[in-house]
Amino acid sequence: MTELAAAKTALKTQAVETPSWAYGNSGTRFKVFAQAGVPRNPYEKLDDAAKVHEFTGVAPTVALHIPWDRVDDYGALAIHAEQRGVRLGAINSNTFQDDDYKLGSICHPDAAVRRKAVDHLLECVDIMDATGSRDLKLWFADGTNYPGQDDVRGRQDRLAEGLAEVYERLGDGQRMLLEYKFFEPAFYTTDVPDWGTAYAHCLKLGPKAQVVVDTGHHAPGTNIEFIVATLLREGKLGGFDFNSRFYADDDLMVGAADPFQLFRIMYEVVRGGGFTPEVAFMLDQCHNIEAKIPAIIRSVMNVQEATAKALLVDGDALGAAQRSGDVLEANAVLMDAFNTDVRPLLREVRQEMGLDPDPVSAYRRCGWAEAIVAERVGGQQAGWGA
Ligand code: PSV
Ligand code: MN
Repeated sequence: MTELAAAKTALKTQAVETPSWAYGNSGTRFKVFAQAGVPRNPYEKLDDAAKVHEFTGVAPTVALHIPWDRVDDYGALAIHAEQRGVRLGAINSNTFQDDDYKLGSICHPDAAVRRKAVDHLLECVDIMDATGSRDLKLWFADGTNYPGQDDVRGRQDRLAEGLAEVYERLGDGQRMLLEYKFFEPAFYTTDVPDWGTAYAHCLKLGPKAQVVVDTGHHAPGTNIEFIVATLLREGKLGGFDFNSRFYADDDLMVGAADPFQLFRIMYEVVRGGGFTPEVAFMLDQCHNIEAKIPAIIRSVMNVQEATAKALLVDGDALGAAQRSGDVLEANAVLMDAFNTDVRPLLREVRQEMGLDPDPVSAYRRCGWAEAIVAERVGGQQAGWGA
């Protein structure tokens, strides 16, 4: 198979998971601008997600967030998804929105609050059993604001204890993905601030515990692709939460702020053998001012473009240049791939998959946007509380 044919095959098997919450209303702490036609419940979120998959062909699963996506019957929700050609993906826990969690959740100084948090995580595993989801995604807002506020080391012990209980509950084929974030909402210490802390806990827990890299959760200037290379080398990269940032945790469309960084990340994924179903490629974004469904389609396409460029890196030429110490040539080989316009290739890939080559225009023409505005009248639009 030629390199181009291999790249096309890989692009056709790509899977990007979209987040249920990206279909709902979101905003900043200043204002949430509601959009007409936004889903009122998890079923309608799945209907929208199915459109993203219909037009991209590579977004077959949808991540849920509990309690935002709480329903009475998760089996019925899974069937609803399947009927629309998608499946339920990672279950995201939420231990950051209850008043009890002011001083933390799983790391809280009070054992009763820790119990409540761990029980929520165990409930999330019950939901995974019902939905058939493989991954439990854990992000903790835990931390402190002031030096001396709590025992930093003791909080790590509590974290380890809580995680171990949840780890034991995981069934065969289930995993926990531990996400890190360097600050916010805590401003002095965060209990899982970086990949090293997440890695240390996952290593101790065992093979079902893996680190998830949210691309927006690093300090400016952090070399994320190095983290990706290292985690893959250690067999501990469980997945990504893709989004992009200019300043902090901006949750903008992946590839919008820095497509070169996304390419460098995807190159390390490909180089490290991470382009497999073992690594979950998820979006974690908020579309505050732009139309949500086309923004998610655009995000999926941005991931595809970075992946295509990464797949086109001439590995032989790069290796030869690296071995001979030809710094300029090695850099040129990588930049050649990055500077390739892969849009014609992706249009071909889509046509070969029986799709419209231009997913955003196809979506705009299909009438779904107008239909949901007309039909979804009344009720409570979904947001970060519903
Ligand atoms: C936290 O900022 C985070 O990245 C976690 O993944 C949460 O589950 C998600 O955002 C909620 O939007
Ligand atoms: Mn995230």
